This record gives sequence, structure tokens and C-alpha cells, in this order.
Amino acid sequence: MYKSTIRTSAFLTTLTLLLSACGGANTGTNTTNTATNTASTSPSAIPIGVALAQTSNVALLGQEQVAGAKIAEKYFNEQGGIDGTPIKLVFQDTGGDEAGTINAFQTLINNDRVVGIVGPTLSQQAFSADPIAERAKVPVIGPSNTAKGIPQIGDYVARVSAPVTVVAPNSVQAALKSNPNIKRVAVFYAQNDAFSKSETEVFQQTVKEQGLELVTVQKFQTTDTDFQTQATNALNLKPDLVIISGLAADGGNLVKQLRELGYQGSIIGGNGLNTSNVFSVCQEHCNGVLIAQAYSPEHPGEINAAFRNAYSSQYKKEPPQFSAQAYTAVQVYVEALKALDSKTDISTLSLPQLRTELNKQILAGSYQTPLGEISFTPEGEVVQKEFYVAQIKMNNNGNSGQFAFLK
Ligand code: 1QQ
Repeated sequence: MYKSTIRTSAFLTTLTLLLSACGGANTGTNTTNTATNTASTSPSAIPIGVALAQTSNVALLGQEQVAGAKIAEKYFNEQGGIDGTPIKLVFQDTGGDEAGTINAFQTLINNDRVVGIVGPTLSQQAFSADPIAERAKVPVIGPSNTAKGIPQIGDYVARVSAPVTVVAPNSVQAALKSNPNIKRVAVFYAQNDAFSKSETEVFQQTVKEQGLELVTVQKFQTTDTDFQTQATNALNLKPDLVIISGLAADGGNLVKQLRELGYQGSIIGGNGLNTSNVFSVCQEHCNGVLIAQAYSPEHPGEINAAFRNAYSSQYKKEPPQFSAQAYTAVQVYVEALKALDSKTDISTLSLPQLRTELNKQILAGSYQTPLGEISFTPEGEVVQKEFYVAQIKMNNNGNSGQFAFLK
């Protein structure tokens, strides 16, 4: 049973702050009894840090992650938390950059005294903030960090987000299947983003392996809004497939501007475009864009059914990949804490001991998640079996649409 060894004064101060933030005007004794209330009012709730982009353009991706993490918190607390002790997610907004992420990590580690961290949103942020958790010996589970090299940051860094090397090639194969006449490929990528640089390497390699001709590689910045020069340069070379590695706002605008310039060929978007938040950016021009997926709402099994029901009853649509991955990251913490507690009463461990033992347990386990069964290599790389490809289908109004999964 987890009790109160980490109930230090700093921990109580944090909880008091959390309570006031939640509007709970009590001191933690006579509280209401639903699982979520218990989670936010029990002084012995186990704090798990969540460092995601809740503001800035990156929140187009981060807000889906926050939704998934919150659904997991509610679900696993209703299931009894860690042998009766609830978990409490402690959110710190990273914004879209590295400085905000470093801040969020430091606050979670030193002030909020979390047992581990879910985050950040971007690989670009992970490469600067994860080393801080590594030095402090605090576990990090990357919910959406797909660049090459993330698990290698250190012993305490793992991810549930399958890397670009295994996900990205699926979309190229799907494009060729739907249009076997594709020969000439133009590739675009955001040169100021670590994930985009990593993903484009995989796309370029796949294009060559498939015997296609890479006619041009065009660069942009994630902050760009005008892509006329790069789009025109590429279209002059008459590609019949365009592949984009960027984030949601820039990637969506690039899709739109390519179509407005008359491009009619196939488009593949990378993981940064993998959100329905691009719909309002490229509108009717999003139609037909292919994006590889590390999650399918149709995945069989009890846990995905529970997640899918909870998500779709709250948001009236199918759950997106980023929500499923964030949910999975929280689930891994819950199940690893439970497994650890069944071997060693975690209430007898100091916070540094708990963080270290938890990290070992995370890497040792295997988990039935909405992503399917996953486990980790000793380095912290996710081992996942199934991947998918979806195609954006916009409705006639040009503002709403969905991701249609290809068989
Ligand atoms: C990364 C990504 C982003 C597109 C996630 C939101 O995969 O930065 O690694």
C-alpha cells in the first residue's frame, strides 16, 4: 500500500495549490467521494507530471494529448488507482519552445515532486528538457516524441510513440498502392524542428528504396505562413507525390497553398499534421492527404474500447492518435506503479528511490494499451506491433472532416 512517505511539506503545499486550482475549498479531510474528487483532494494521491504544449501553435497537437491524459486519470482512478491510492496528474504548460519545456520540467521535478513525467509534445523540446530529468533521475515517458535518438537521451527516457523509422514508410506504401503511377516526388520539411528533420530523412530514404525519383527537397520554418517560393519551385518540377514533414499550422498552410497553385497529385503529411486541428487550416484542400498512424480507434480489446467510449462520448468523434498515446503513457505509469507496489511497498521508499525503482519497472513491463500490446527495449524504445494509414476526408462544408482508415 502506498501511504505517505512523500507527504513532505513541499508536497502538501503543492496539493493545497492544486486544491485551490480545482476549486476544492477543503483541507483534505471530509471530501466528497467520487474517484476524481478523491484524486484531487486526497493528500496521498500520487503525483505524475504532465508537461505538454497547452498554449502556442504547438497546442494544436498538445491539446489532444491533454484530453487523452485526463481520460486515463479518470479511468484508472475509478479502477482503484494504485491499490486504492489515486494518481493525480500535475499539468505544467510547456508552450511551444524549449525554454518553456525546461521550466515545466524543473517545476514538476523540484516543486511538484512528481514520480515521473509524461511529455513533452515535440522531439525538439525533448532534446533540451529530457536531459534535465535524466540528471535528476526522474522517469520520462515521451507520448509523441518520434525523432531518431529520443530513448538514447538517457536511462530515464522512454517513449510510447513509435519512431519515424517504423511509422513514416507506411504512408509511402499506401500512396503507391492508391496510385501506382507515382514516379516523381517532392519533399518538404521544417528545418528548425528536430522531428521534421528526422522524419524527412526516413521519407527520402523510403522514396529511394521504392525506386521513385526525388525531384526536389524544399525547406521551410515551422513559423512560416507563406510557402509560395518553395511550392512554386517544387511544382515547376511536376511531382506526382508531395511529402510534408512539419507541424500542424505550417503543414496545413503548405497543403493549402500547393492546392491553390494548382497541384493535383497525391500528398502525404507526416506526424505533425496528424490532427483534426489541421482541418481549419487547409479546409477543403486537406481532402485526400494521407497520414500514417500508430493508433486505430478500431483496435480490438477491452482497454481501447473503454478509452474510445470515454473519448467519443466527451468529444463526439473518434479518438486521435495523440490522445491515445498520452493515455497510454499515463497507463504505463499506473501499471508500473502497481507492479512495483506489489513487490515493494512503495510507501516505504523515498522519492528518489521510488523514481529509480519506477523507471526500472516501466522498462520491465508489458502493457495492454489502446495502441495494442507494448513493451520497451532496455533503452526505452517502444515495441509496438501494428501501424495504420488514414486519409483525410473533408465534408462538403470544407470545415469539418475525419480521418478514414485504409484497409
Ligand atoms: C515529434 C512529433 C510531433 C509531430 C508530435 C506532436 O512526432 O516532435 O517527435
